Amino acid sequence: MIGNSLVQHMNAEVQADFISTDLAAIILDISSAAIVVSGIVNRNVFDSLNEDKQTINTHGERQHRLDIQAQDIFISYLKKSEKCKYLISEECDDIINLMNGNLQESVYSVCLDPLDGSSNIDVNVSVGSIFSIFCQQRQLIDRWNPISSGQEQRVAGYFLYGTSTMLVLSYGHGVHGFTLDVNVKEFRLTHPYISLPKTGAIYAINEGNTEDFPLQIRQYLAYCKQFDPENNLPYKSRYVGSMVADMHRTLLKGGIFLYPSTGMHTNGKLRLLYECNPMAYIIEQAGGLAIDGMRPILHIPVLNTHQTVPFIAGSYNMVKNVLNLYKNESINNHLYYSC
Ligand code: AFP
Repeated sequence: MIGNSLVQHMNAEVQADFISTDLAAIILDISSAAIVVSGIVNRNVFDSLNEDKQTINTHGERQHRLDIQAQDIFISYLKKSEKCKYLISEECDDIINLMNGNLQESVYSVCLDPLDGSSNIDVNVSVGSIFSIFCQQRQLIDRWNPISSGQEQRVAGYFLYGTSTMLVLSYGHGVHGFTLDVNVKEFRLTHPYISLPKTGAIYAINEGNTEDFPLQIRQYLAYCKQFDPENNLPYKSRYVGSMVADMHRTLLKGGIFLYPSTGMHTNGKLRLLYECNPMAYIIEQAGGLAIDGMRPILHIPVLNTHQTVPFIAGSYNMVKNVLNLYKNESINNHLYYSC
């Protein structure tokens, strides 16, 4: 059954005291922006016929034209309502002040990856946007260290621009999925209280890097490929190369997603602020685990906005298997992992 619109849902959650009015308003602003972004992603094939120049972002990575367009759209929606103080975007070196010089103070700031997986756009593969909202009581003087860890996140979510556009959202009361009804340009609740299966049968990793993976990851991959039908082994291998798409499948079907350290990315490739922390928050809210090997992702101190970490997340039992390898324990010890 199709549920409430996102607006109705947020109003009800504010009434129930599950979320503040301001946070709900910021979520609605971000969602309105994402509806516009979804439109430009869908139009990309037409627009790229005219121009397909790529630039380089502050991390030295190739930037798609839509990376910047998407960021600008999110900025303009967040600026309009003046509910949010700062935007820290993967595509921008500087922290963006959203208050338009208005003296009225807000305590909330947003971390954003405006278009994740953008190298997939031109081959018509799903991409997404990832965000989190946190409370910033003090002045944001230290631009390299906006929060101390992912535990400070109040809200985390992502948009998946796939066969349909979806918002998956958590504000500490479970994880909820909304699907965009394109006819009325409105998100509707389609996946209330998403619960990540405790175990799954799919692993997702860029296996081309196998030779460079840490020993524990190579051991785990050997385990995934064993023939043991009673335990659903061998697992299926699936890898899109867009984190949002890979994590969305993992969340709904169960499984494990891994981006460990490699020879090229010695501390992992995925960004702690914009990718790993929001996804870890959602995964934990849905009953799964997210670690960098030994530590919960949400406990990792944020040292700077560029920071990357190894990222292993998904079904509780599967991630626990990897943790056991790091702790040198029996792979199938599933005693509750307490941080
Ligand atoms: P792009 O935004 O450059 O496409 O990178 C996407 C991404 O950050 C993440 O969405 C993927 O999970 C990961 O990189 C894929 O990286 P590999 O191509 O090295 O597997």
